[in-house]
Amino acid sequence: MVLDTARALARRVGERNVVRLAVTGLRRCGKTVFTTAFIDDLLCAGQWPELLPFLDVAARGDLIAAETFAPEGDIPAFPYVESIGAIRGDPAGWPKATERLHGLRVSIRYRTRNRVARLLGSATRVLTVELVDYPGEWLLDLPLLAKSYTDWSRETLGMTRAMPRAVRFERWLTFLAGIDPGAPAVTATLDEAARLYASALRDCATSDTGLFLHQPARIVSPGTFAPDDPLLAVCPLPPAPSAAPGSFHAVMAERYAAYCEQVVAPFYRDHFRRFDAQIVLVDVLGALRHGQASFDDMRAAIGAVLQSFDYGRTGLRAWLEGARTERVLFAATKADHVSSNQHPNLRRLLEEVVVREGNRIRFRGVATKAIALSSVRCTEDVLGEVQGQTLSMVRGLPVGRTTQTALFPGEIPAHFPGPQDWRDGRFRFLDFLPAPVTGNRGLPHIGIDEAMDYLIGPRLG
Ligand SMILES: Nc1nc2c(ncn2[C@@H]2O[C@H](COP(=O)(O)OP(=O)(O)O)[C@@H](O)[C@H]2O)c(=O)[nH]1
Ligand SMILES: [Mg+2]
Repeated sequence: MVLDTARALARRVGERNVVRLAVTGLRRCGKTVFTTAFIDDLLCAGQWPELLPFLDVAARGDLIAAETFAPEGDIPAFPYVESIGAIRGDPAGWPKATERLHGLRVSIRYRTRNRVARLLGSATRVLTVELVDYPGEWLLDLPLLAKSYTDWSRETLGMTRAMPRAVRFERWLTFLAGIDPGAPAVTATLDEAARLYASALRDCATSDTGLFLHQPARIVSPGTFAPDDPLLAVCPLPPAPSAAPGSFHAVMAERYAAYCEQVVAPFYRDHFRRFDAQIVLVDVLGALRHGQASFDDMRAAIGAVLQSFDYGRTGLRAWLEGARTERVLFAATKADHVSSNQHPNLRRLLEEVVVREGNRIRFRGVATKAIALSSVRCTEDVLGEVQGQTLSMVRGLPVGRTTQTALFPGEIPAHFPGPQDWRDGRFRFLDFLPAPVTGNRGLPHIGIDEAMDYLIGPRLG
């Protein structure tokens, strides 16, 4: 035990210059673009520190250079070159949607302000940031680890019976009505129920409903599993008053347990148990655009995901295992969809979206902050006339168009939108393509330096 502790201590001290950064968020919230821009900006900032004025180490002229390295272990490397190639391409575009888990390390050499280190002749240090990118859907599986099959079934059935899901799950719900969950299971019937459920779930995920809460997540985004892998043939069933072993309910509950054990637990154990800092990206604007059902679903999904992280475990053992998170940053992404004068409201709205989660995290002694972020800024602010009024607008190249367009995307409320806001259809955000870049001085952004300074700045002293 003593020896183990000493070894762990040595390992931990040796690791002090590594930051494990969890980039978290629901699908399409901007994780891959953030990861790409984060790396690219650091690679550029040694030469062009003015790219990151709010990253203290760059602003004080102490960031020397950065370099990327393959991830540790057998994780495939994040396709950084391809991703940045798409953004910087001609025509410029976005990286492909993420289908698998990738990792990358970026090491930063910087001049330390630590006097002792300087006296000892080691004026420069290296900090390594470990990043992991994965399909955002997978996070939605984490709550299953703490939920019984019966509870999950009840909640999920409730959701599928309500609009806007009810129409998509209609065939599955009708099929379920013909099954007695307490009767002896018939494999073909169970499989058919799972198949109908999977097809409705995929339909929800790929349609333009703006819904997020799709469980089990690997049905939507299987990663290295084949889409018809028997491990993924899971669906909710109504409760059975007497669910004897071998009944429909009991057999499906076994499948659920196997899914949790063999699919969800390894993902959690290998990638989310231990990190030092976390950024939670939230596409607040996207959810506003899709309407109230999407906004509510996003809040529920974020709440579910953040419940599953193990923040601020204290004590020697936790420290040795590296289980303590130091800080969590919430970021409202794609802030370039609205003009800068809307960013304070965007941040306030985000704070309201994550109010419970933020409170829980801070109670555990972990610091939190919220910002408006655009990893890659695609628009510029312009003034324009709308019905005789001068308004702040954004100008950029909307996806699917060939010319730059200026538009007034609507004002961001500082509070949850009321019924009137949803009726008006007042949020008119468009997706933009990255502006063509000339030269090699890094990509325009909003607030990525502030994000970096919060997440890794304290380790760059
Ligand atoms: N305008 C703008 N769009 C962004 C930004 N970041 C992401 N996006 C958009 O959001 C989409 C999804 O981003 P991605 O990083 O792939 O999301 P992920 O699923 O969380 O990895 C991209 O294809 C872009 O259309 C940004 O900083 N500005
Ligand atoms: Mg992605």
